[in-house]
Amino acid sequence: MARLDYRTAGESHGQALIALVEGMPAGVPINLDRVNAEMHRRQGGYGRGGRQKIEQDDVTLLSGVRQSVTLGSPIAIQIANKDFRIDEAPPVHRPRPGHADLAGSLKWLTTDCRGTLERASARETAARVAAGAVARCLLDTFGIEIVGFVVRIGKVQAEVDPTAGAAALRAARDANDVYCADPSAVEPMIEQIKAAQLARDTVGGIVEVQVHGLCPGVGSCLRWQDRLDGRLMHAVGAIQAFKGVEIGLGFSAAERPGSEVHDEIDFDPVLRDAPCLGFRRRSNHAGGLEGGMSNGQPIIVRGVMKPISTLLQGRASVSLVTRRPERSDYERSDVCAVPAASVVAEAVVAFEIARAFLEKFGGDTLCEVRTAYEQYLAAARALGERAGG
Ligand code: EPS
Repeated sequence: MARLDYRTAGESHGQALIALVEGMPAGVPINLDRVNAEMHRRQGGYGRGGRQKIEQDDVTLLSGVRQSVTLGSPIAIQIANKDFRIDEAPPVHRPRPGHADLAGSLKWLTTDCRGTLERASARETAARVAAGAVARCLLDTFGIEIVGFVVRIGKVQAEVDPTAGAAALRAARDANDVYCADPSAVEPMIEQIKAAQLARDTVGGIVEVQVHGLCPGVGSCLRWQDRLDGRLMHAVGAIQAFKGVEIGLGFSAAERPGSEVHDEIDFDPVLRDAPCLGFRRRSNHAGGLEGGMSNGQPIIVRGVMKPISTLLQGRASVSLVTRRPERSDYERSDVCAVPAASVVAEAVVAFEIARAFLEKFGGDTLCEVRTAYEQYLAAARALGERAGG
C-alpha cells in the first residue's frame, strides 16, 4: 500500500499544473465544490496582481475518483493555465534579487532566467492547494478541522483569541480580504499593502495554521523522519518565499524560563470524549506537539513570508549577457500574496496531517481506517481504568 504522498508538475505559463496524489484509501467522498472553493480562495486576497484576473483555477480530476468517491488508485489533478504562452514568453536576462533567477541560471548554465522562474513561480502552489484540499476530504470525515489565517502584514500584528475554535476563526477570517481572524487589524493591514503599492514596493507577513480535533499519538518520536513537528516545518518552510517556521511559542520560548513554557496537565473526565481524551492542559505553548507527536491540543504552526521579490521599482542587478549593471527585470506580480499564502500553508499542513494520520490508522479503505481509529480511541480512553492503571 502506497504511503500518502503527492508530486506536482507544471510551469507558470505552461499548459497546466498537475498534482498526483498517491496513497489515499478507497471510499473517501471527494467534494469537488469544496476543493474548488480552496482554489478560488488561493487566487484571492487583497494585494494580488493581474494574473488572477486571467485564471479560473477549477480542478479537473483525471483519475482515481469514481462517482465522487476515491478508488484507492492515484488521483491525478489538473489545473489548466489560461495564460499558456511559455514558448512566446520573453527571455529574462536581468535577475531579480530574492527570486530564483540568478541561482537557477547559474545552476542550469543559461543566461535566460525564464527557464528557472517558470517553475520557481508561486503559481505552482495551486497544485499544492489542490492536493491539500483532496487530503482534507479524508480529514473531514474524522472531524479534523484545519484553519489558516494571516497574523501579520508588514508592521501590523493581529491578536487572535487563543481559546477561539476553528469555526469562529474561519468565520472571522472569511469576513475580510486579507484573510485575518482579527477584525481590528484588517484596515491597517490593507493600508500596509496600499502603501507598498504606492511606493512600487512589496510587503510580506506571517500566517498561522491551526489543526483542531486531532487525537494524540499522530507522528512519532522513534525516528527523526517521523516527528510531526519537523514534518510540518518542512512542509510550511518549503512554500515559495517562506523564511521561517515556528510551532506554538516558537522563537519566543527562548526568552522564558521553563516554568512559563511547559503546559501543565490535569485530568477532567468531562473531556474524556474530546481530542485530549480528558488530559486537559492549562495552556498550549507547545502548539499541540510534544516529542514529535500530537498531544490532543490544537496544533499551531506559523510561517513568515518575505516580501515578493518582483518589485515594480526594480533592484540593482546585472545583465547576465553583458555582466554590466542594470535594474532587475519586472514580471507581472503581486504586491502582497500573504493572504494567498495562508491558503497554501493550510493545504500543506492538511496534507502532512493526513499522511501522519494514515501512518497510524491506515488501510486500503476508509472503513478500515475508521475501525483502526475507533479501536485506538477506545483503548486510549480505557488507559488507567483497568487494575488501577
Ligand atoms: C502566481 C502566479 C504568477 C505570479 C505569482 C503567483 O503569475 P504571473 O507570473 O503570470 O503574474 O503572479 O508568482 C510569484 C509571486 C512569483 O514570485 O513567481 C499564482 O498563481 O499564485
